[in-house]
Amino acid sequence: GNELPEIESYIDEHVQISEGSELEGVAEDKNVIFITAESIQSFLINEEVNGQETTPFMNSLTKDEDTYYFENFYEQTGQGNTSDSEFLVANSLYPLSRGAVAFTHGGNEFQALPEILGEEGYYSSVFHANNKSFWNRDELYNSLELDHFYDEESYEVTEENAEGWGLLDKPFFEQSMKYLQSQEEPFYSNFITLTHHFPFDLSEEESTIEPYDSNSNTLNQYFPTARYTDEAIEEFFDHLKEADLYEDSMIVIMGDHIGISANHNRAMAQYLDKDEITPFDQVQLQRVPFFVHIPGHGEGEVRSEVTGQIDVKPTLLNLLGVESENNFHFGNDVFAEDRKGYIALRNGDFISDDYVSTSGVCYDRETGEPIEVDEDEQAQTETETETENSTAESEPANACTEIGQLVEKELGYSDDLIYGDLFRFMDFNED
Ligand code: GP9
Repeated sequence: GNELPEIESYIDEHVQISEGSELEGVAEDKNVIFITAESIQSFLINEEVNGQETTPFMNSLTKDEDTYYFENFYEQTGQGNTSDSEFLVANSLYPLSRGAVAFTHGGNEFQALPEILGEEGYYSSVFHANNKSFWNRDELYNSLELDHFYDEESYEVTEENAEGWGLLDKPFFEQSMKYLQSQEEPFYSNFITLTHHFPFDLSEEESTIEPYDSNSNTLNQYFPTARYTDEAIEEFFDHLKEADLYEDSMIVIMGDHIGISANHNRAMAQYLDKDEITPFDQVQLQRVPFFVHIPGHGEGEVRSEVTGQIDVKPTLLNLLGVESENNFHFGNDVFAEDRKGYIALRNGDFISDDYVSTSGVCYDRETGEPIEVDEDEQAQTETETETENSTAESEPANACTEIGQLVEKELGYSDDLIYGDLFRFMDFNED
């Protein structure tokens, strides 16, 4: 645990810089219903396919007075896909650069959202109609101190109500209601959808829009399954209203990770009406939707700040008015004015308010144009690097260099916390 003071002072100086937000405590004592929307990417939102909206319900939420929609919210997962997104949300730590942290370090000590909320009297649960050991969830959830996992065995799965990866999202939400209603309030419940998963299989009976037409069957099928999940989420809102759970809940919807990889760039360029998908575009495609819906709030809006999955934990805690003794996290409340101003991707790329850095090239975020190397700044960086370490090779300096160094440090510190299982050495309940 010798690294802890250094990590703590970095976080104090560079991450915990916020004075809080106006929305602090606005959802105090409310239930939290979190929807982890499998493979839903932001390029779907408020767009059409074959002349029809793909996600009409989520589109309507972007205009809803009780909903905040973050249009520049990035997924930050690595090889652990959905499990990495769950890990980011629970801990505001980065996943690892190799493998799924749920497998490699699922047994670590953490101070995760379910545990912190549990201390405030919240009951926590995950609903997901898949095998409980997939992604080593059973072990990870124990470490997160989750109260209950409603896995595949909690659901009635038949030939008629399953497709592709398993139970369809509509019966999934419908069958979950009896469990949700039996939980003590307040609760924090995460629903992980499944139908909109590669290879995006859906019968004609269940499809309500036509596939796209391109050379990629994957992208073509992506739209009808996205529409299906959108309809399932709308139905879920109705179930919550019928069960009298809606008014007392804050409902959060987040895309977990991309569903369309760079292998489908030709088709993606066709859909987006571009000549090609550039490295800059590729980073922009890592945006996933993030909605915060607070019934009766009335002040919702579309927000454009650069945010990401690392921010979810501090955001939820602040909205609920819960103070945590654990400051070892790397995100900011998305509603706070003072934030660190960049989102790091697991491969070291990042998006800041002004720049996008990918594969060593620094782009202007507004224009998407590469930024030339600044000779003066390069000379300055070379001198500084030489002073610090005479043998180190200096990187060319550009507008992204400074943030790039912070990103590297931050990812390294997060790795240290995980590889060293450093939460073992912290006692957050100490007086
Ligand atoms: C598996 C489901 C999908 O249970 O969450 O996982 P993914 O393949 O998207 O990581």
